[in-house]
Amino acid sequence: MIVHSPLKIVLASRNAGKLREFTELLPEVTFVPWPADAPELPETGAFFQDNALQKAEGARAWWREHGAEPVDGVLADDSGLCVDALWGGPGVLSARFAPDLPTYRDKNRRLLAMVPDGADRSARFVCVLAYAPLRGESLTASGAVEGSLAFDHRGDGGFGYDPIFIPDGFDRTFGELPPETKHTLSHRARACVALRARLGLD
Ligand code: ITT
Repeated sequence: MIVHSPLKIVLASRNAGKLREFTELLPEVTFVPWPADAPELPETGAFFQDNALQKAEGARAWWREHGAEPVDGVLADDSGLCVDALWGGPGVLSARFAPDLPTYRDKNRRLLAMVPDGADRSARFVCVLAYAPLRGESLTASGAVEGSLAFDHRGDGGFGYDPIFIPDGFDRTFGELPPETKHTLSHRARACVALRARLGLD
């Protein structure tokens, strides 16, 4: 698909961390945040790809009826942390893990406590992007980064599970590493590289 810059894209997400990262990862795109009065976007699929498409296409349908300004399309991101010792969990349920705990500092502590002593601490972040042009067929792009779980919540950078994830080749968590480093190797950065190629932006 060939598209022309500058692109104006609605980001179908209520996650402020994702919006910040996309703005940095795709500087040639103008992102329109998902409006506060717009509906919640269901994500009922079993796989990241299903949820990314569901969010992007649901948001596109709403935008066609109610959107406040013309845009080229809608982008959605479904992502999560997959921990081998937890059989890939929380994975696609990452945003819904430990709903009784209000902060990620607490959620991260609970997740770490679920990993048995001596267990394999391998984990990966996965990101699937779905782009739904206002007119035309949706496409998807994905990325992943391998790493391992820290033993404690370390660093306050990033968002979500960043303070407990150490990417392979580093000894600091994504919460400790500067965003510029996260952007060279993260699941979302790699998915953006693939998306850029699929959109013909390179
Ligand atoms: P939207 O659906 O509105 O985009 P969400 O936070 O619910 O926001 P997901 O369903 O894709 O998004 O859940 C992804 C969760 O995985 C997210 O809430 C974080 O907890 C975690 N996550 C994803 N990418 C991450 C990253 O780069 N760093 C840390 N945690 C991440």
